[in-house]
Amino acid sequence: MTEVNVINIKVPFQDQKPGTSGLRKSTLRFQEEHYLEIFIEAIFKSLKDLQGSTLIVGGDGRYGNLEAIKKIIQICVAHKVGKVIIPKNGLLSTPATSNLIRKEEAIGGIILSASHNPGGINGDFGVKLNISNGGPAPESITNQIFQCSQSLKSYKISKIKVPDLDKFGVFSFGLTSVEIIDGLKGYSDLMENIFDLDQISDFLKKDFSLIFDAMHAVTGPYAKKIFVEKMGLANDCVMNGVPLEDFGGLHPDPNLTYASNLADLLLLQKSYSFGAACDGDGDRNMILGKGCFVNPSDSLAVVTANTNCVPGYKDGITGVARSMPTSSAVDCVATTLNIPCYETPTGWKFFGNLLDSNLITICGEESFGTGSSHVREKDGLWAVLYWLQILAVKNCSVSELIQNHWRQYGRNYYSRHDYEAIPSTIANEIFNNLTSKLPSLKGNKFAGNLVKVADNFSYTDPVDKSISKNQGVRIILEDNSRVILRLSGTGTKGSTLRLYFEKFASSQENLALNPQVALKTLIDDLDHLLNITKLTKMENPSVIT
Ligand code: VG1
Ligand code: CO
Repeated sequence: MTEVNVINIKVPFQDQKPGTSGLRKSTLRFQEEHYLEIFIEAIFKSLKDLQGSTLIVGGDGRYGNLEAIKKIIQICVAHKVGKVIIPKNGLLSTPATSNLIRKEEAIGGIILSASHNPGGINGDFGVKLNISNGGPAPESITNQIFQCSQSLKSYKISKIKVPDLDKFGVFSFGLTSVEIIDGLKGYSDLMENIFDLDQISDFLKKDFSLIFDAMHAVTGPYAKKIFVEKMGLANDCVMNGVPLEDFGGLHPDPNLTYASNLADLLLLQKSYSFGAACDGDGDRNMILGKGCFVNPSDSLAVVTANTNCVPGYKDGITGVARSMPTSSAVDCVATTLNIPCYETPTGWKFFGNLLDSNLITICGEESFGTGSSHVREKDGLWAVLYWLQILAVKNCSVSELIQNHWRQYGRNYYSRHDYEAIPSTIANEIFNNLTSKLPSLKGNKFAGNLVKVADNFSYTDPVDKSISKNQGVRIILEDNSRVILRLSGTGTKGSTLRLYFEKFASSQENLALNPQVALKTLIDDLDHLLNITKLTKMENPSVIT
């Protein structure tokens, strides 16, 4: 055993309030002396029984990833963590981290990622803590970490020479062993257990072309392992497949704005039968067919309605959950299947207890997040394989599948409008204005309909009974149309305002409208009510989904 020298470093106060999903700040902020170290120390103080335990550490490969991992290893050694598991080159997607935590019975995992935010020296960096169930730490723990980071006077570190992370191996430092492992294997094995990859591969090789956009982020190597190595597809089915520190200047957020190259290939040029993209850390997914964009809320409904096509879910599912702003399309499926459907606040951490208690099997969010009980995170490649498996079984196109779905369940027209990085004063003004109008809205007309509910969403966890208040303002009309307004908890510049619109059309109505047209009255009337266009000085939102 090598002797290690532990030093205590005194630290200044830092602003480290975590948002929707961990601590997210500019890369430059994270480069400041002690900034990362303080947050890691605060995390470690919140973990009981850390000494001797196993911890997973990895990231999405953005600028600062390797350096941060090395520092965390040094702090682990000082804290006598038993085993630190690191993927080769430090690359581990968020769902793969979740899987490894569970498989290794680790105390938790630290994911270095700002997810869908841009990377590079001028981009963002972030730290997420996942707990022993594999899922994001709940609010009770993140609040505790924040409190601790506010009062920390020093942190412990051992300045050992950390090995390069580009080769497999096991190293010992004092009471800590550091294992550098294959970050792809556990995850790709899991996918092989859930899906019939041969069936998908046969289907794709017949005459159904696939293009997957890894956006120069973490999913590139996973996609190549699964699509090329295991399924035998051509190498060029993965685009932007090499992880880069700045994501090649891309914004690794799989939506129609930031993955527009892929969207053009499918929607304009119609060059492929199926297209998909994942975000920086591999937990989000966008699904496209030839000439057809799949809204993530519809995707969740389709996934839930077709569990019988996927080997891993053949025995049925116990229930489903969606975040509050996600459309009610999945609720319609749950009613038909006669299973419960839970409505949670935004953020994957709220699904953890429901999954652990087996109350649900599948869950999702409107923000391109879909997942199941196979891990405790949303899972981008899982969702892509899930869609491909349904298409292979049904032998149909994406647009046929979605249209048949609407014909059976009706269509929940849905759209999210994001006003990104606007001045916080403006965002707060709009938000507070709506809040003050809530009492007068109820019982009156909005968009030609009576307002049934006008409130700020509050959630009581069915398992631990914890209460989360102020999770988004909602206006629900008598015909169940909804308008929701939230301020993002993942942006790092100014404030991001998110507006969500939903209107149901039964299977007898016109199901082929453009959602912006179907939702026009709701969109216009909200703008009249709150003057969003004028106050933001933006003719259009930054992103429309
Ligand atoms: C956004 C999404 C939310 C998601 C969160 C983390 O949060 O709306 O649904 O859970 O990002 O996703 P917000 O507060 O900006 O609306 V990820 O891919 O960053 O882990
Ligand atoms: Co993400």
